[in-house]
Amino acid sequence: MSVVVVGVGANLGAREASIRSAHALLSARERIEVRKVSEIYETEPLGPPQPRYLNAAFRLETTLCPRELLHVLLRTERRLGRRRVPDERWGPRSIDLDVLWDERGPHESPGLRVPHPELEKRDFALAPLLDVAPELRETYGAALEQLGSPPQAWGREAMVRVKPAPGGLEVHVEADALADACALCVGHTPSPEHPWSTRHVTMDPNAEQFSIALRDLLRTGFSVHRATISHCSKSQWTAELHGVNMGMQHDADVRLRTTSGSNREIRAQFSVTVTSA
Ligand code: A4P
Ligand code: MG
Repeated sequence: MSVVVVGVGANLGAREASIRSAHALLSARERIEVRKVSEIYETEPLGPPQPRYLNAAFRLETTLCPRELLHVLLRTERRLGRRRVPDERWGPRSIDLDVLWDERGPHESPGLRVPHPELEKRDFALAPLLDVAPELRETYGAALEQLGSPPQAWGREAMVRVKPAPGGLEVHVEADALADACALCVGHTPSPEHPWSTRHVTMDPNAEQFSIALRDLLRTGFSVHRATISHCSKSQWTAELHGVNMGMQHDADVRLRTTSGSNREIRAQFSVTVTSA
């Protein structure tokens, strides 16, 4: 088994879902084990004007030779809907899988160069590479530093709308992934006497875990207004919940229902019934 790092980038469609699907498809292949996934970074596009990218890297162990692996990567891109535009360089793409580095050393053959020839010029490739292969810091750490401030791990806010409803509140969340949809808040208007504060919670990326975390916050009198999600490796995510401590403890019955949206977003509805504890 040889260690290979594959870089992944997406700037069209449901970007995070494409990265997760590439992970799933590669994991399902024989002769490939995906051992680590980097943080996901949101990065400025290099090349002509186009949407921002999400970039990440996978650390694989494989018995495939570099050419066989490239073949698998190109097939995986096609399965995920990548359509190459002839003669277009650095254009927008639903998914791009590149071989960044291979422990077997440099490789050069028609249509393939490893390490990736642009690696040292690209912070969006170096930062995730070093997440999954920290042993390469001596080789590439200085190149990343020279490129200036490193890319930021991805975090976004979900759109939240709160409506009073009989017996409680109705909370609507719109986001382009279920994990984002789980970022939600129970709305009360903030009052000037109560300072804003921030709580961090880390949980498994599912609705039940989110409901438990939210219920715990309400029990301490904290009411949430806004949530920022950052995705983490190890199949967990961290949410930064902004709100105020209203001093009023609530017992909330939190339920999540998702409704299908377009292919770019999932609508979620939290039904929250709040009663004073
Ligand atoms: N190829 C050669 N070496 C490799 C390698 N190490 N890994 C060949 C993978 N492929 C390699 O690829 C064209 C051909 O490169 C492949 O068929 C393979 O035979 P492509 O994905 O169509 O790339 P391209 O757009 O034509 O040009 P290039 O220079 O390969 O683009 P890149 O390097 O893929 O960059 N900005 C941000 N922020 N984040 C990004 O991820 N990506 C690109 C595309 C542009 N701007 C970006 C990002
Ligand atoms: Mg490529």
